[in-house]
Parts: sequence; structure tokens; C-alpha cells
Amino acid sequence: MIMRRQCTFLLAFVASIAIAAGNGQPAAVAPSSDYHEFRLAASDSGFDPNTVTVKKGEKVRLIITATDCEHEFRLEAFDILQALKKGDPEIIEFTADKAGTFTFKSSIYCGKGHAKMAGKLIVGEP
Ligand SMILES: [Cu+2]
Repeated sequence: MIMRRQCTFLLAFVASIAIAAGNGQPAAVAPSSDYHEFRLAASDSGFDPNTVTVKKGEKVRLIITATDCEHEFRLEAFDILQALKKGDPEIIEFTADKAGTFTFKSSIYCGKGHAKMAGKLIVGEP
């Protein structure tokens, strides 16, 4: 009984944070200054922006929305593969724990512009 009550309280607490953060952002994302956050659009003319620059050790949050049809976000260097449905922002979080320049792309063929569907994650030394 006590456990259940605590759980309900926790849910209410989390919900209030989500509402407080709700200035057009996806409600499930709690605000966190810990994350270096980027918003990207994916379309058949590429990722916009197509370069994401962070420092090694940073926690990174990408909020990516496919704007025209289905795409994906594939960042192999960090074992990330996320399908992107049209109009549905997807949240990808990871720690940039190695320095370098890494390519991200989509391997879902979406038309003539597909060749441009590549971007760079640049992780610099802190
Ligand atoms: Cu494509």
C-alpha cells in the first residue's frame, strides 16, 4: 500500500515536471541542463543542421523529426540506430565519450535527395 502511494506520488511529480517544461517540447523530456541539446530535421534534402559539434564527455540529446517521410538516424560509432517516422520527434541521448568526427546517415532510400542524407558529429577534446 505504501509502495503504491509513493509510486503515484512519483508519477504526479514527473508529470508536473513534464508540464512545466511544456513550451512546445515533447512532454516526456524532463528539463536537464546536463544535456547538450540539438534539434534536427530530417528530410530528403538531408539533415538540418547536418553538423553537430560537442565536447568529449558531454551528454548529448538529439531531438530529430522527419518532416517529409520516413527516415532513420544511424550513428554507427555510438551504436545508435533510430527509425524516424514522419512528424514524430525522436529523442536520442548518448554520451560523447570519444573524440573525433563521426558520420551519421539514413539508409532508408527516400528519393533523389537521399545522397545528401549524411551529417557529421564532431566531438572535440574538452
Ligand atoms: Cu534518405
